[in-house]
Amino acid sequence: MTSAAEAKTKLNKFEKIKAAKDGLAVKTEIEEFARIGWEAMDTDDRDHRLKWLGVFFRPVTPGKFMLRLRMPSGVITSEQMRVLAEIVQRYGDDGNADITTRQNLQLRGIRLEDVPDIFNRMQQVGLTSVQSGMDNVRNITGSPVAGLDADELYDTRELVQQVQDMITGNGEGNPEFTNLPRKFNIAIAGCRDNSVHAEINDIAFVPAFKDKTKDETFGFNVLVGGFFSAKRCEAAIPLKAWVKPDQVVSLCRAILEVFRDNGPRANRQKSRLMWLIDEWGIDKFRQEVENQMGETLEAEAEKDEILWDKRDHIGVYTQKQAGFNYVGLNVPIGRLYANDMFELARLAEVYGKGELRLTVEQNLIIPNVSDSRLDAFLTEPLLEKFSINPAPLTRALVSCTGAQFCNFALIETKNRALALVKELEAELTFTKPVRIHWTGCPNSCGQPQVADIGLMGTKARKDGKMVEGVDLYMGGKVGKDAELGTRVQKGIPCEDLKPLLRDLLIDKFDAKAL
Ligand code: SRM
Ligand code: SF4
Repeated sequence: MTSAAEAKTKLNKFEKIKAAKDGLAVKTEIEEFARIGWEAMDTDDRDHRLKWLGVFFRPVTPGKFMLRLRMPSGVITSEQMRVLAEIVQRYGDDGNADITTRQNLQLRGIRLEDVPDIFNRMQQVGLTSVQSGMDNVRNITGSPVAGLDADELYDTRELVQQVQDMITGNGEGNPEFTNLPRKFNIAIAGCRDNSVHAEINDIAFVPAFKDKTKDETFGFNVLVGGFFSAKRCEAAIPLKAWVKPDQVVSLCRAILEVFRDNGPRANRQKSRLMWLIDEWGIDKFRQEVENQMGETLEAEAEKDEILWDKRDHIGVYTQKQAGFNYVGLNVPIGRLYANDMFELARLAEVYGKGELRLTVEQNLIIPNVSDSRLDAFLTEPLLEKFSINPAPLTRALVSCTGAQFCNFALIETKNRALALVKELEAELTFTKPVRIHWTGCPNSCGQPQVADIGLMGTKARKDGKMVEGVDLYMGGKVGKDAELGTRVQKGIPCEDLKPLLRDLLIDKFDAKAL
């Protein structure tokens, strides 16, 4: 074998771990792990395979695990929220929950000995965390106001659920899709404002009509290959295909099978779907997907229906159901504590219909608040903490986990991000929100490339010393004509960031000094 061919077929560390034992195999061993404790576990099981169950060992807080759920379309019931609140409550100061950039929740402080009981309790209320980490399909995103928005083109909730059920075997785990070459993201949008960031997903479905002049058949144009990684970031490209809603599940299945069976596995930095598309070209990729599906896909519709700027859903909005409103609450940096979660569950029951929604901006929506209950709802004390009318920088602030819990982090993010916007808000006035996204390392979980101002953790040099710093990204556009922002400045020490942001906000975003 030539050295080039060898390099292509050589398995990387994670492929070897998966080849030795499938990640999902730990499902049957969880009781035993709980019994022997995390210190006694095989380290490959503990550090890697447990992620197939959504259980993440945190080297920063050994013994206190993170539990990443699955929350299709970001929908959660008050009953589910209460169960999750009870789970984190028992961990006192260690327990909390973060709303993630994929419309999902991650719980903190989890002890391994409790996991079997936690899984039982989750199952009783229809929650699963299966296949939410490592080389699996992550939480599937959809419009957070699906089924509520008077202007939506299609209520995608059922489709998102069906795709999740197909991939996860109805939440029980599905070995067909537990050994992909790499992580995988899917988004399905039925709204007009691209509230899912379609362009940064491995597969995205965006609404588009066919034969508009005749019978306005609704369907989706399909984008593929979008991703962020430390080495490369790409916006998704057209598959040059249009599908009807009832083809969405089978197309996802076919793409995943083609990726699973043909995707590159040698170099982990080059294993996302786009690398396979690069190797084959989009036409061959599409052909292989059609072969797998056993049908020919229709050509893409001429234009899609993403015609609006992206909404943040914060505030009070009337629903398509007459007499009802959805109320978007700003959850600063997405962090919730047990008491907040209990209270949110109560509010959703007392004023709504027992449902809540999460957004990719790490915020929360309570739907179905009747006109007659709205005023009373708006006087609830929790809305002082989670405002419906937050200050313009806090409103649009997004941050990844950062050094508090993530061992990849080069800097602390969430608390720093919040403190800095508070200081800037005290000194400036704004005419509009400015979307600032923080991410603790080049993995880009906080999506700095979609922000007006993106800040990516790095190490910087100041007075001859290494200090926490950021690279500055600008130009991210969301909604219609979405575009990825790019790095415009490197290595800014965090301690020098405030004056730089202040000037930037004044020069480029119409902020004025108070
Ligand atoms: Fe991420 C790995 C957190 C969204 C790109 N991400 C990680 C890990 C699991 C690393 C680890 O094991 O410590 C982080 C867990 C830290 C912790 O304790 O919370 C982590 N990612 C997150 C979350 C929680 C950030 C947040 O605060 O919201 C998001 C969870 C979403 C979810 O509910 O599933 C999260 N991660 C993203 C996104 C954004 C998105 O999906 O829209 C991206 C960029 C988009 C993409 O994937 O194409 C992202 N995460 C990564 C990468 C780089 C992937 C790559 O191809 O190289 C890694 C590292 C890896 O996979 O090797 C990573
Ligand atoms: Fe951790 Fe880096 Fe992702 Fe932030 S961007 S959560 S620091 S892996």
